[in-house]
Amino acid sequence: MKLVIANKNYSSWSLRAWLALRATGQSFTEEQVLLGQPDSREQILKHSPSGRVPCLVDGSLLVWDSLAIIEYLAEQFPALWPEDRGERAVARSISAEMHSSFPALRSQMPMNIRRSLPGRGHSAESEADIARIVQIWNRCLARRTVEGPYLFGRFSGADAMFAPVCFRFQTYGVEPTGPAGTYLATMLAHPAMREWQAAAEQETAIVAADELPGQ
Ligand SMILES: N[C@@H](CCC(=O)N[C@@H](CS)C(=O)NCC(=O)O)C(=O)O
Repeated sequence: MKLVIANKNYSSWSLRAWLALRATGQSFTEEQVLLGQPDSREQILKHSPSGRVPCLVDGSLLVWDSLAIIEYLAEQFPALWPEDRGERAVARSISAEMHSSFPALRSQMPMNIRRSLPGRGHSAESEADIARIVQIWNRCLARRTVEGPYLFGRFSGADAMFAPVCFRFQTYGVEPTGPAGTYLATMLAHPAMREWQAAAEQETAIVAADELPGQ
């Protein structure tokens, strides 16, 4: 399999698919298309019919959209979702909520791993998004039926979906307390997250649209 991704520093959607693929243990290759270049769209369209990445290439099959990629991988690697049907339903619900919500957090705290901007991006709207995310985390952590430090015990597709939020919290100085804070620290210490962060820190390309004004 090949995963087409964008800049590791900025591409929150790419991170989700990459982490899920890593969690399967499957070997894969990566191809990176840099965002914000004059030919970015043309380059992405060579791989992905939506003009967006991530896009998974599995032989002649293309799967685009981060959540679709996680679902596709989970067909071969069911451990990507919780084993229990009820838990799976919750995991899918919070993943879909993450996928389709939190516009203030996305726009006011864009993923920008190599920067440290504590205090920036905080508004009533982004704080409301943060409060809902922390509530999701705390509720999942409190009802775990499987041992482990992740939202459903073992690392799952839901953790991959929330991974970019963890980097956003790190950059913008969002520090939840209690179980959510412990979960955040666990995610940031995950070996694959650290590997992605180290690669992001090596990148030099700047995507102006993802940099907050006045920096
Ligand atoms: N819903 C899609 C969104 C993907 C997306 O927006 N990707 C961005 C990179 S993070 C992209 O390809 N942008 C290219 C562009 O806007 O031209 C997913 O989950 O994969």
